[in-house]
Amino acid sequence: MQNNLSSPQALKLLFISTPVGGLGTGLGGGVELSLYNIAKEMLRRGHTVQIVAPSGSLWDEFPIIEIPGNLQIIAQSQERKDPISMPVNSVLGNMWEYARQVQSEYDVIVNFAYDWLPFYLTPFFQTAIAHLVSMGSLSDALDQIIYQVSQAFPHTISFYTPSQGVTFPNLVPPLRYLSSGIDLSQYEFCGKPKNQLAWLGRISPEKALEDAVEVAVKTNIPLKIMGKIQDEEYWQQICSDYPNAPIEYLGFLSTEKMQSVVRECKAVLMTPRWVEAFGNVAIEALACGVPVISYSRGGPSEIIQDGITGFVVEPDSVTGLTDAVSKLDTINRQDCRQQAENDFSLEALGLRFEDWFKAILGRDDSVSRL
Ligand code: HBI
Repeated sequence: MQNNLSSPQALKLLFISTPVGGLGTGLGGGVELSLYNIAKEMLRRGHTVQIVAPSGSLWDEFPIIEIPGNLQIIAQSQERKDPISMPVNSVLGNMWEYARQVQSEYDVIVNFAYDWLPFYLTPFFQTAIAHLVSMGSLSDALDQIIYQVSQAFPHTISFYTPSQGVTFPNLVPPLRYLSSGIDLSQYEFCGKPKNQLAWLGRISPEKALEDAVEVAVKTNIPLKIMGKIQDEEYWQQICSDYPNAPIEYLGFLSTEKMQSVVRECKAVLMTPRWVEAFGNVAIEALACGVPVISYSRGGPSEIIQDGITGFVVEPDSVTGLTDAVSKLDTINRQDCRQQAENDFSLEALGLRFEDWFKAILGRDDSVSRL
């Protein structure tokens, strides 16, 4: 089958970040890591990338156009039938006003926000907008506008995983799943872990940290907790509910520091109460050779090779988690690292994004790969 091997000419890409926090604050969760890695890989592949994000972004690896304004409230704190809300002087509105002004300088605008406005604005822009949907279905209003855009602008909607995509009603296949990828050179393999477990992520109710804390209590294995405290009250509740749990909160760490802790753990626990769209935490753990034990919900259940690179357990079952912890010696940690190299390299991610942009721009000249 003849394949078009010529790489696409360099694209001019405008990335519009999530409006829930500045890049580097941790408030943007997995999207921060995704945006960072995709930008780095697109630059490596010869494209140009300009990032637009709320003021207070902390990255210095990329020039970021920082936009002032009030942050958007996080979608997971709202009810499904809530009307769309926008704060006064909305940073979301201000970022997209900036995008409107400069759009003609770019080939594709990539939207990383899980918010109604960018989807609604799609037909008003002359430049193509590519939407990376970062969570499962949470809101009827967002479901509807995503459906409308998917109908009017084929190829412009993408998800991380099938189990995330199926949560959105009425979407017409083929849906595009980009999975994720990380810079594997930033994660160092460790074959001899300490007697400790790790839990990483935004500390927020939908991530159910309390279940991991219960595992630490039941197994008496110390639990290292890393990530941004997004919901202070929720964190304080956990601390008061489990005063003697063998847990240690290490803060929201850089990738380098985070992986230096994770790599020495027997496993990473993932306890999502919701359909986790992907779970970058899972591939970061695998890249360090660390098995992942997760509830069977969303992305992690598609990432983990059950019994080989970790365990997928019954949702909300703390017993299932502790049973899996007792079986960790059956996992070969090299298999975990190998899976990260096989499935989650930045190169593979970059190719999927290039294919996506070519499809949107109608330059899908590469004959369909077998
Ligand atoms: N909520 N309204 C809104 N917009 C976002 O972009 C958003 C969010 N909640 C969480 C979030 N993004 C990120 O943590 C994603 O990584 C999930």
